Amino acid sequence: MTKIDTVPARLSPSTLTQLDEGVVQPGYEPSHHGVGIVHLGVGAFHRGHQAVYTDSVLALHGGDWRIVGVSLRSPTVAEQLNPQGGLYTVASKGEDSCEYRVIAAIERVIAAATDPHEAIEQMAAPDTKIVSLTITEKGYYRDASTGALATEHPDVVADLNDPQCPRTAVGYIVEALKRRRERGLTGFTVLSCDNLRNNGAATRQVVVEYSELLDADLSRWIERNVTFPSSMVDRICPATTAADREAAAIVLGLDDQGLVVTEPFSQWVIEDRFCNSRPQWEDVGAEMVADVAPYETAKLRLMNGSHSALAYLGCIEGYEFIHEVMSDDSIAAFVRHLMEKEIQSTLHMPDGFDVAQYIESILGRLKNSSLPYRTAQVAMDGSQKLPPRLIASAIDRMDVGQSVSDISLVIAAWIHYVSGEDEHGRRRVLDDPLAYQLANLPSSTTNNANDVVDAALGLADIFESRAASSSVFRNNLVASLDAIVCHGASGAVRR
Ligand code: CS2
Repeated sequence: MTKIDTVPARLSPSTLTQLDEGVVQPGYEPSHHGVGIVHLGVGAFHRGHQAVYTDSVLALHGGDWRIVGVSLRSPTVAEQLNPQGGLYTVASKGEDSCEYRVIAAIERVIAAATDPHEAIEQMAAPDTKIVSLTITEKGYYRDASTGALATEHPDVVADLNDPQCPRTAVGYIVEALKRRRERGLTGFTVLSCDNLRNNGAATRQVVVEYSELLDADLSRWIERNVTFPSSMVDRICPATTAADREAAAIVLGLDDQGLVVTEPFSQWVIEDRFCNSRPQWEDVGAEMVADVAPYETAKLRLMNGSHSALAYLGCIEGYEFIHEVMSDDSIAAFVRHLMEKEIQSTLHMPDGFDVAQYIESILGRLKNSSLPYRTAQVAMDGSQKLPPRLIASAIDRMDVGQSVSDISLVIAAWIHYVSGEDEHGRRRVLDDPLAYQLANLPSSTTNNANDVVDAALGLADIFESRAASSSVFRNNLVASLDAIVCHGASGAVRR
């Protein structure tokens, strides 16, 4: 790849015409369309997924469906997109293909930490029909075992004490809905696009519980005037790197600080329960269904469960990227076995859904070497990810007396990842909301596996009682942890 010597101009409405002609341009004039959606959490996933579908709807049908993004914590995305008039490029990279497309669906990004009032007012604006979310699992502040709002969490406590200046997504949603109610406006649809089980119902529960603590009448109004459809989202969108931006600048001829790299595959299955109008996403590839649950469960358990398996086995084995772990034949064969022999039997798919083909497609996607995804990125927040991705499958299988040896091996890999020593003889610094509890686990490198597993199973936020109290599960974990500590991840899966 040749380096560029001069700094290219920044992508923006005024430089669009300078784009290389191979780059797909927006099929509409952005300024002719108003805003109908506010999205909380404008990270790479939203920009590579929902915003792309919305961009296609704007090109096909028009309408006032542009998006105002809200970053709840960092101003980085606002700094990347606002000077570009909201424009950014999505680079879809397959093993042998690469398409660059400029997306114009995002009108602007509000950095809520510096301007909470602007974010709330945009959500309370009469034209806002949908507030959608990609705030990651921990952004919901739920007690993982009960699903209830974590009312003792300092961020939730702070929001309850100062609701007009919130920190949490739930705090923003409820304050905006309160203002809409006071102004005689309708509610909006709250659309979760995160990898949670029953993400609509989960969001509804925390919003209703939070509003109940502030104002019971408001809570009843929300129950009557707001809908919370579930949705299953799927597209691999790793964090963009400086090297990605440099490579894109050569193709684009422009500097794009908002670039998103992703894969050609994309899927969105949405429960059709909107309290206002909505974009016709089904005309551009999304599937509107009455019940998302089977799709969501299959995606969380097969796709995300395998992703997490590759992340923990890969980190222990010293692999930096997911596709490198997939090139380890023993681990790749193990992941196929995990899906086909253990997870698949826990699913209840609609007639005509081809699970075997779905598994092949996931394995192909995970091998994609054009889209390096760091194992450490997938490994973060394991305390939030393991319950829906892997522990739920283990519980379903144990309930009917089936074996859980593959799933246990992955969970043992996670235990070793969070409690064992890395190649430098140090415990890892964990990126996880439960990092403090995890740091207190006995080291799996120097302690008996029985003691380490018992301490891990005592983490009630992660292991619900049906898993924590199962001797079958415990014995499998102990044997797997022993195997991993003695033989490494690759050695353990071969055994
Ligand atoms: C990944 C997901 O980082 C992770 O935990 O498993 O972000 C995954 O890439 C997406 O859910 C794919 O749709």
